Amino acid sequence: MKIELAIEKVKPHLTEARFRHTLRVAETAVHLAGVYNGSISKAELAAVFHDYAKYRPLREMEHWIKKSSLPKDLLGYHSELWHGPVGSLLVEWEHGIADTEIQDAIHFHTTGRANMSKLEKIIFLADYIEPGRKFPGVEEVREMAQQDLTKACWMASKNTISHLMKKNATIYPDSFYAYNDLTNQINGGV
Ligand code: DGI
Ligand code: FE
Ligand code: FE
Repeated sequence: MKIELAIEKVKPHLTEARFRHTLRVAETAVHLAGVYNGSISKAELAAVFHDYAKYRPLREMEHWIKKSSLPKDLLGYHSELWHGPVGSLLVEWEHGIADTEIQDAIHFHTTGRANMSKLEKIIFLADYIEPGRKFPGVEEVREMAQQDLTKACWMASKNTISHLMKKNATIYPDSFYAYNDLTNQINGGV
């Protein structure tokens, strides 16, 4: 799909602020794909669609999780975790995007997972560091993103989990699997 068409398809599903976030994630993802020799076109398309399902009614997302092969344990965690997995299905059903690499990058953009592909890392990181993000510690992750893709993802994963634990939120297992695997990738683990 041409990127202009993808942007046109996504826009009506998002708020104005979320749409602008999406365009910044796409710019950031294209930049990272250039730095790390990833596919620019896949990075751009995955980024444009990464939050596609963000504003679907909860009962609709719940329905698709129940009816599809998505993991049912998602239903026992915060509904913020549903839009990535559900989005990875909807982009195929509604727009014919049947590229597994792109769909996986959309699926796992919120939590990460073990053994993330380069494209998954690029989208996970671009969503975290896009220029509109103001989290504490994001500037250090932005700097690392220019040097080491895996280390920057590890920092983002660690910051997100720490932040959620400080709020007494539950952590989806894939978030921990991402953190553990990225830790092993950067220093061999302890
Ligand atoms: O959709 P965005 O707002 O652009 O960002 P996102 O998809 O990365 O994250 C959505 C929210 O999900 C964000 O507030 C952080 C939260 N989140 C990420 N991992 C977990 C999580 N929330 C819980 N409860 N558990 C997690 O493992
Ligand atoms: Fe998201
Ligand atoms: Fe996002």
